[in-house]
Amino acid sequence: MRQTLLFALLALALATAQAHARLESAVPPADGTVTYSPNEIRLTFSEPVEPALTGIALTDAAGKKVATGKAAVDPKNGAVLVVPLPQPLAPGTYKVAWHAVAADSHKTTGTFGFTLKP
Ligand SMILES: [Cu+2]
Repeated sequence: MRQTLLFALLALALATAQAHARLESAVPPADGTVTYSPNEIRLTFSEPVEPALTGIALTDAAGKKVATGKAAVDPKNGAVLVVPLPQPLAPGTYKVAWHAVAADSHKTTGTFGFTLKP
C-alpha cells in the first residue's frame, strides 16, 4: 500500500499549495484606467486572508508613498481586502504592492499598476 501513501502525500501537497492567497481581481483593475479617484482599493484573493498581515503600499509615478487608511477584510467575504483612500488621488499612474497571508500562514506578494485619467 506504499502507492496509496504516496498518492495521499501528493494530494496533501497539492491542497497545501492551492491554499496560497493569489490575487484574483482588483478595483481599480490591474493595469487598468479609471476616470474617477477611487475612495478605496479592493483586492480579491483566491483564499481568505489574515487582515492583520495583509496590506498594500501605494506609490505614485514618482515612487512617493501615498497615504492609505487601515486595511480591513470585507465582513461579507474574508478573501476581499479593502483599503480606504482618505484623500482623492491626483491624475497619474499608481503602483500597488500587495502582500497577503492566507490561513495556512503562507505569504504571497505582487504588484500591479493603474492609471487615473479623469
Ligand atoms: Cu500556502
